Amino acid sequence: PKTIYLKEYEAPAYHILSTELTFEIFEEHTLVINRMAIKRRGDVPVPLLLDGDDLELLCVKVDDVKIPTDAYERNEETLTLFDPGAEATVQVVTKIYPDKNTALEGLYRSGGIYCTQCEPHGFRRITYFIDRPDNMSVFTVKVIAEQSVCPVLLSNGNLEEEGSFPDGRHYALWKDPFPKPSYLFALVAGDLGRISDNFTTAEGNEVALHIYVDKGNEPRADHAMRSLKASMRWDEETYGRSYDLSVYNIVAVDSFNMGAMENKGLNIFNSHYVLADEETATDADFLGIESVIAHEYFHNWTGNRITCRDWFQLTLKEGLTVFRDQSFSADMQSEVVQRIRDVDMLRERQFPEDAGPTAHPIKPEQYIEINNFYTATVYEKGSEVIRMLHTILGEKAWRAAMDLYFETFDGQAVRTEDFLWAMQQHSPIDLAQFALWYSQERTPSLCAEHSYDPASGRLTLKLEQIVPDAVDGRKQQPYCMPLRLALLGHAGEELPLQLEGDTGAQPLLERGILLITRDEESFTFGGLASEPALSLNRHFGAPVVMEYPQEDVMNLMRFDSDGFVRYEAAQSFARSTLEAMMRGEAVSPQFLESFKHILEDESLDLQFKAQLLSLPTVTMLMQTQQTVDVHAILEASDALRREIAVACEATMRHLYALLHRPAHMGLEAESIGARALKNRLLGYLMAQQDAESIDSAMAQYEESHTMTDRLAALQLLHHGAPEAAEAPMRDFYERYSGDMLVMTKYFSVIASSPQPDTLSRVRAAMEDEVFNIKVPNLVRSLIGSFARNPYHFHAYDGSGYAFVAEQIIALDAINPMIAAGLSGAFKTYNRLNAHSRAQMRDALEKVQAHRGISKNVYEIVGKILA
Ligand code: BAL
Ligand code: ZN
Repeated sequence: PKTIYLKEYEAPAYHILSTELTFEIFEEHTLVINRMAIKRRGDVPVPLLLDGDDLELLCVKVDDVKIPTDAYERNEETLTLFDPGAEATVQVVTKIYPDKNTALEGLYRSGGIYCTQCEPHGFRRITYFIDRPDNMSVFTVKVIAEQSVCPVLLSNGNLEEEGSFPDGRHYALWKDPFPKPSYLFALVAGDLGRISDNFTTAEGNEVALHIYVDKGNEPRADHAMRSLKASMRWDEETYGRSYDLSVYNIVAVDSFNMGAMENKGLNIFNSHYVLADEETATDADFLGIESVIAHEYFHNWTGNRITCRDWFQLTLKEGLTVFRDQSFSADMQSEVVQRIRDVDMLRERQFPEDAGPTAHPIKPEQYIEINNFYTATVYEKGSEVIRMLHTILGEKAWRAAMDLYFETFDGQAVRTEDFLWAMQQHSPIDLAQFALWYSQERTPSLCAEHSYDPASGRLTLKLEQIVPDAVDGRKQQPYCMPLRLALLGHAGEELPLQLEGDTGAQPLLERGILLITRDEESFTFGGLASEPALSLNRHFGAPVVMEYPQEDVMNLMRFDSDGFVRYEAAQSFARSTLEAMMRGEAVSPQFLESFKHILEDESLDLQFKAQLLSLPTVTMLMQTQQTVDVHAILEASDALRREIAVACEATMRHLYALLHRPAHMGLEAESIGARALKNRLLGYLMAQQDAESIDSAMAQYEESHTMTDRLAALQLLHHGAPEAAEAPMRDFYERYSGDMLVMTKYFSVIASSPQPDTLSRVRAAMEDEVFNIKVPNLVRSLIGSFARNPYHFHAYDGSGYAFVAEQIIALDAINPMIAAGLSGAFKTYNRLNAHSRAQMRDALEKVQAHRGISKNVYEIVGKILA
């Protein structure tokens, strides 16, 4: 397969000014008539190259005249018209088969619903086109279908006209006045129910809001609608950005490769991110809906109005939009709880990616398959880079820079450099060095050491920035980053930062921020009557691995005014405790003491308390090991959980009983917090596997009014007391087997279990009539969860690796994107011990050797084995 390089970018030779599409949808196939008004950029005749993938071509016309077959040429990827002229109307007619489209890119059928996914390269599976984001065109779309099969016909923009034909077919004509790249095109046709509402913009424009779902599911879309309206208001209040069409449509479908897609005026969503009620969705599901609805809505300005020049710029829209959705969720919920969630996700998914063989900068310079770059790096690390800019500029200058960005580039397809240009105009510092965050890969570490001199009342802080080499061995440069810090007195009060000596310009110190630019820095703070505690990288303002002395962790855990640092200190203490246990040491009494202190602290917000009482995950612990020993981590984690349960049992049972009350219903922060904490406590108690805890879990399963509680109890029972779990597992299946979304939870419970028969249960579940390998949500919940199950994926006999490899091969023939996603499970390859590596290599070589493997999987597996 061919590698595409950023440095080889060239603007297309033609531009498609306007595009008129007619879709004739029939049961077996769809005809696509595509009329494009093209304009050549230069004076010299050049061929017109149109992208196409898996298309049946029926006809090509230029200015309404069929052209001879020697006037064009076709290969697997392109239709080339040798000389269509400086300006012309080019018409191509293609025939496509949505029912056979299992890759879920282009036009496909999910359930009975026709829908599209065009980002990044799906549009070329519908018709021939200049299918790249720098070709922005005005689209008019006519959709024609059988009225009884597809009463609903949708596309982007505003509805211009609709009508019916005597033969039972009908049509809708949609026009989107905003020029857009083809990746934002969308079409939906089918028999759907909907809920509707409306929104009046700050300018007084009325917008009709519709959410389309499978009939019968309408009541489950209310939370999505509330989230949409909240997002629309938030973007007006926070960024002064209003919606720009008279209708906003969202459609939920069951088969979708991603979470959702921001097509202009017609978002298409994975139903997981639309449908929710307390009976079927967990608190995490509700929060996920709020954030994804917001994310797609915010793309209207950061992505659609201003889009990417090419796919190397993906973080321009994704990093920025993730930052915006995270800020929105923080405003809707609790800032610190949200920050901890976002950082957890970064460190759980992006840090391992950045440490592994597929590491890449947030702005990659090359790819074989762009679908492989919709990564945690481009999205989540991209958002952290934007967050640092926000920190450097400060709220007011940030808003001014964003206004400038919108004013300058509205309606254009631009680069990350253009974004940084707007930031620079309002930045207190030169951003040239900062730009390295866009071009370098791997996570830097920041090692902090400090010394206090009581005689002079001075504290010296030394920071060493360690920047790892790139994947290919290239040396990388130190970053410029904002480090938020505080010096805390005995009661946790923040002391004034009196910086002494020559430590370079520190323009952000007033805001409690040091600007780090070199690999070694030293700062001296004076005027300190006694030794302060150091609170570093507050809010996790810089996306680094922070290594700092352990002596302050107990104090920071107890009283740091920055909630994130409290959490970080608790995690760090738990990690060092676990590491000591892996070396054969006993659990430190101080750790248990600190844990109890948090447990008994009645002043804490309940969600935050649940976070403070969590232990580092296996993935987090793997990151600090030179050679990964998964089984040692699992053993230590299980043992620590039991020791905590024994040490805190009485308090935990008491608190659990207090929190396990029907009063804790609904989605307010307090109820969500009560459930989070209650289930955290039950998790510890169940580590003892004693009759009393099992009874509590059984009672919770039976009495629960929410899916959050029901699922938590089911999972703890199935994972910890499988015999007791048999009845609830049967009950759950019987209750929900008709509901595909809930069944994904059931499959995850099975696949993430530590119990010895897990692999055979997963294989059996694949044979269940509810399971369908063509539906990505089901694959992710069963096979994906298994691939993330450290007990069984890393099974000593290699059976876990072999099973996942076998599934990758099977899936690749159906849906290469999903197969490539699953291949990512093997990214730890280089860090495993010799025994596991040999087994993983065997499995991966089988995938690599499989005939006809997609370029998606080829690229990922090739990098792992390189
Ligand atoms: N643009 C792909 C889906 C998303 O990031 O919103
Ligand atoms: Zn996005």
